[in-house]
Amino acid sequence: MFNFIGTHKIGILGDASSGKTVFLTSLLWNLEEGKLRLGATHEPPTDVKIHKLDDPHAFDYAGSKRKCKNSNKWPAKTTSEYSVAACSYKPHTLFPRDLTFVDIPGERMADLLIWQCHDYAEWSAAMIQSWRESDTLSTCMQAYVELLNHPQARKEELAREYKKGMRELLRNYIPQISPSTLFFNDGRLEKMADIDDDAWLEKRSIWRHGDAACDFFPLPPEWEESAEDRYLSCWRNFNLYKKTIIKPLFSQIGSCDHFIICIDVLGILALSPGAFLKTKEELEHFFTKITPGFWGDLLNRLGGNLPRIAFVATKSDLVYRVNLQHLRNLLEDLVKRFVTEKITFGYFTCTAWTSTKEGQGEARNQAIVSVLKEDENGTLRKSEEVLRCPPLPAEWPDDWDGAEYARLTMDMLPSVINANPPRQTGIDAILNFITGDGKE
Ligand SMILES: Nc1nc2c(ncn2[C@@H]2O[C@H](COP(=O)(O)OP(=O)(O)OP(=O)(O)O)[C@@H](O)[C@H]2O)c(=O)[nH]1
Ligand SMILES: [Mg+2]
Repeated sequence: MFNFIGTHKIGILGDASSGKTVFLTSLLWNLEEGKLRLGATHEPPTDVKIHKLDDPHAFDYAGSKRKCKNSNKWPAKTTSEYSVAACSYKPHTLFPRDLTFVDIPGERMADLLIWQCHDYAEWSAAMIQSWRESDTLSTCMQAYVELLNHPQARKEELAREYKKGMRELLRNYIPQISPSTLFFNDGRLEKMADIDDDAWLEKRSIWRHGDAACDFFPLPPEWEESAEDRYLSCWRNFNLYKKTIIKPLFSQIGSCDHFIICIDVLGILALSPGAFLKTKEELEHFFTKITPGFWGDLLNRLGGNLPRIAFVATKSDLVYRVNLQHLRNLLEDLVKRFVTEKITFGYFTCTAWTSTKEGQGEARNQAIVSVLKEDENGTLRKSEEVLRCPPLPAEWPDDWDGAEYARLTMDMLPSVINANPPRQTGIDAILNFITGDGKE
C-alpha cells in the first residue's frame, strides 16, 4: 500500500475516561475555528474541512460540540466499539493534509487475543495458558480452572465461575478481561456496587448480541468430545463475536499509521498503585504481545518513515506550575520502558478543554473550577470552587494512598471560562508531531 504524502490514519487509544473524545472534539473544533498553529510556520492552516462520513461508526462531532455549547456538558461517553472522524487542511505547504482519526476504547484491547487467534480452540488454549503466567492470575481463575476438570459441569455453572474469575481480575486491576463486554455496557464500566453483587453477576450475560445471550468462555480441547454441546455453543458465539465486534475494530487499528495514546496520569494517582500496574500492563500488551511484526509491517508500509506514537498526559489544566513538570515526568517514567528504535516517540502534556483557572493570591498554585451545587431549595446552581492540588510526586512511588489525589477526579463543568471553541494547550504540538509537520 502506498501512503500518500500528508495522508495519515491516527488511532487515539486510551482507557475509559482518559479523555479521547474530549481531545478529538477539541482538536476538530479548534482546527475548524483557525485556532491551531500548525506546520513549520506555526500558523493557522487554510482550506480546513471537517468531513461528514457516511458510516455507522462516524464520530458525532456535531453532537459533542452542541452538547457543550448549549448545555455546558462534557461530550457523551463513547458507546460504539470505535468511532471515526476525518478532516483535511493545508499547513502552508504544497500538499494538503488528510487525516482520519479512530477513537478506540482501551478496554477492548483485552480482546486482541481473540483477533490474533485462528479459532476458538486456539483462543481457549492461549487464555488458559495465560492464567498460569502469574500467581495473581492463577489465584483469580483457580475455581474456574478446577471446574474444567469436570466435563459434566453445566453451562450456567461454568459461566458463573468464569464471571467470578473475571471479577477477581477486575478487582486486582488485571486488564485481561475478555470478552470485554462482560463488565462494559455502552462504553461504560458497570457500577462496581453492581459487579460486586452476586445476584447481579448471576444474571449478567458475558456477551449479549441484540436480545440474545451469547455467552462463551474458554474450554480445553478434550471438551470437544466429552461436552460437545457446551463446546459447540461457545465455539459458535466466539465466531459471532469475532465477526461482529472484533474484526471491524481491529481492522481499523491495523490500518492506523500512527497513534496518540491518552493517559490519565492524575486519574491513576487518584485510584491506586493497582491502576498504575494495570495501565503499565495494558501498554506492555499493546507493544509486545499484541502486535508482533506489526511495527515492522507498518514501517514497510510507510516507506521507511518510522511510525509515530504520541504519549499524552491529558487534563493537564488540573495542575499548575511545578506539578505540571511532575505530570510530564510521571508520564515519561510510566512509558519510557516501551521506547524502541522502530518507532518515533513523543511525550506531551495536554489540556484539550480548559476547565480550570489558576487561583490568585492565597489560592495561587491551585485551580478554580466550576461545579453544580444544590442551593437551600435543592436547585442545582453553578458555583466556583477551589481545587486544592496536592503536590505530585516527581516519580512514581512504590506505594501511595489514592485518596490523597481524589480531588483531581472531581466532577466539574467543562468551562469555568466560557470559550467556544474550548481553550486548549498541547493539541497543536501533538498534531505537528504526529503529522511530522512541526520541523522548521
Ligand atoms: N479538566 C479537564 N477534564 C477533562 C479534559 N478532558 C477530559 N476531561 C474529563 O474526563 C472525562 C472523560 O473524557 P472523555 O473524552 O469522554 O474520555 P474517553 O477517553 O473518550 O472515555 P470513553 O468514551 O469512556 O472511552 C470528561 O467527561 C471530563 O470530565 C480536560 O482537558 N480537562
Ligand atoms: Mg470516548
